[in-house]
Amino acid sequence: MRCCLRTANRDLSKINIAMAFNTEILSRAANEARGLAMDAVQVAASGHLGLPLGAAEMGAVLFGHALRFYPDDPNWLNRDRFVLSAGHGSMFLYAWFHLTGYDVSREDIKNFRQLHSKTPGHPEFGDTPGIEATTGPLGQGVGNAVGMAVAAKMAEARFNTPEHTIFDHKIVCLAGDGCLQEGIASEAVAFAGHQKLDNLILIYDSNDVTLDAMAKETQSEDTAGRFRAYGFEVHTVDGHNLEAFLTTYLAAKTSTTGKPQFIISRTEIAKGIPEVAGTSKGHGEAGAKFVDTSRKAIGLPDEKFYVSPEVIKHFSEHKLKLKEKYEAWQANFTAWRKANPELAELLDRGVHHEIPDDLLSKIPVFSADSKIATRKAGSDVLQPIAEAVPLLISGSADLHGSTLNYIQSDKDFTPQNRAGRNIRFGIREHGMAAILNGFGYYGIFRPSGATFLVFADYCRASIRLAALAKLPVIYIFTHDSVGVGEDGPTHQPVETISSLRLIPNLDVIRPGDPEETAGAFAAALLRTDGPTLLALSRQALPIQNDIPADVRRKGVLKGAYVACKETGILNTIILATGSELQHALVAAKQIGDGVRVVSVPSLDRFLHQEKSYQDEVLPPTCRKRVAIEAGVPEIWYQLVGLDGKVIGINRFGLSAPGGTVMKELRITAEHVVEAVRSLG
Ligand SMILES: Cc1ncc(C[n+]2csc(CCOP(=O)(O)OP(=O)(O)O)c2C)c(N)n1
Repeated sequence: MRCCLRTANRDLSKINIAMAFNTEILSRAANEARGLAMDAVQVAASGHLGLPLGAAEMGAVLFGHALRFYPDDPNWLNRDRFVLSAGHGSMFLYAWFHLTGYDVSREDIKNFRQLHSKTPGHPEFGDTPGIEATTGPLGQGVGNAVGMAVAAKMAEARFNTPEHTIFDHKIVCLAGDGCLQEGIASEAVAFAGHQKLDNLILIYDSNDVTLDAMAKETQSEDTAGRFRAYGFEVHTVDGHNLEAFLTTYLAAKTSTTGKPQFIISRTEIAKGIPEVAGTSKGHGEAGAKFVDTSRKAIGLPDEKFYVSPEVIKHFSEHKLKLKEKYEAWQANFTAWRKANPELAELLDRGVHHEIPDDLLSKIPVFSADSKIATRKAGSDVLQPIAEAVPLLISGSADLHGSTLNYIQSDKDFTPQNRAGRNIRFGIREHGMAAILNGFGYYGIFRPSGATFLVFADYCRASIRLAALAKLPVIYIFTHDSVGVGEDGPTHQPVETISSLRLIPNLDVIRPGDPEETAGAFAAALLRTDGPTLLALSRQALPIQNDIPADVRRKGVLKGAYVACKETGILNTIILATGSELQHALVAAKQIGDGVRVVSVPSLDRFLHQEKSYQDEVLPPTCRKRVAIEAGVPEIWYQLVGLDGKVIGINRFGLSAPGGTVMKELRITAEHVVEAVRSLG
């Protein structure tokens, strides 16, 4: 019976669709979008034709009819988010953005893949209006879309009121075989199904082809069954049939099952270039040499980058309809703001990433006897910060009990409690990192997520993208060295922290005591142009009461600071980070009055300071320098120079109590003293 009802509803919606839906013009638009992709790839002599051609009818339905957006305000809060996870098909987006009236001109399309163009090889967030996520590494966009769906659910719960609905949009993601083969997608969709994210519509461009070969060479799964098992509602449709695709899309959009939606859209890759269509040759640019005849066959004139007056007219009329919806929403939004000034202020703060300037002062100073791990200090710091920043979100990959980043004043995010600020990601580090990026793209909320530092490798692809896309994501990664102890070398990061420091625009902060931890959290929150990774210790560290708390906190913001100034004429500098700060301070006392200790919680921050500050902290005249970190040593040579020495660990760790491992690997004050003396 339910089945019959649904069929009936679909038929009804078909009738409504037919009234407003002009298949003739959209079909023409699909071919003109194909033409734009063909011409752009031909001129660039590179790029991917397969997806823009194969998905052209879907593009026409979505951008010419079904999606909610307004090109003159690409950041409209209640727009549907469209994520092209299969980022290699970027010309799909550029073509539709051009046709729908985003600020992507014919010239921009002609400049496809050229230096500083608005139309880079893969979609890049911030470079092109309308791009919702930087995609290309396959599967990441699926994770981002899931993150956006979580953020949208939170936004609905936090900002909608019984009188006013401000947020009710969808997250629509287009993914190919490659995206769904990647493990990241499995992690993310399993989470989406479990969380019943029914605002997510995942469209699978099912064309039986990947890059090297037909997809059957590498996959034979029952994809529909797989997604049903994850808890999705599954639809299958001919992706070239405009009406059928719209009907299916609307069924997914209006579904009341409470499940995320999965549309298997059967398409022919590179449709329109018969020489390569339906084959793996259609995936990339191989079809470009057949473009001239193909263009004619689909009714395009000789003029390149052609858009007909009829299609232009359709899209300008469509834009007026979109404008009506946009303006109706704006009126409602204005009324909501008036009725809810406090909520409006909170939303504004979220949108603009505003953090209280006095954040540091909201964190109580630690008591003088706080000999605690920096992960525990992090937990203590997180609570007042979470109060001061109500849009801060904190999740963990099933390790809240160890990473200690649970916001105690709040509860879990669940299908029953969409406002919960703690997210249980399950043991899905890669999925977590991509979902955090989805939050970052969505804006409004400040996402943070946690796991053990050694598992950063599981998150790395997404961390790299957060850095590239300048997302203010925070990673709270604990158990930051061989000090982890008994769990042994599998769990003891050695190369991890330095390898993360190599990612451009990722700020890695490794605080050395509770007050530095307070500074580290504040630094992470105050940063809005990229991600921050907090590396926190499992083991307890002494609190450095000899250094004023304010100096420790503010020192972190600059990356490095003088933790202990020489009392005589400066002749030696000892640099240390994180849990090794204690050893540097002990060693300095033993060596004599010409020794300065510099704490370096963040190398990246320090290297971005003015040269005058760098020289003040590390006077160039003093070349007798020793650095210590319980990790690979190479990165420190840029601060100690050729005359200096670095104490580090150039091997994997050991299974034994943490203190024993540290001693065995000579991460000790004695070794620092010895190294300084060896420099003469
Ligand atoms: C993580 C990752 N691995 C490999 C690639 C290289 N690559 C780009 S597209 C592609 C094939 C994707 O196949 P599919 O998703 O079916 O796309 P279609 O052929 O339909 O365009 C590959 C292997 C990539 N971009 N990302």
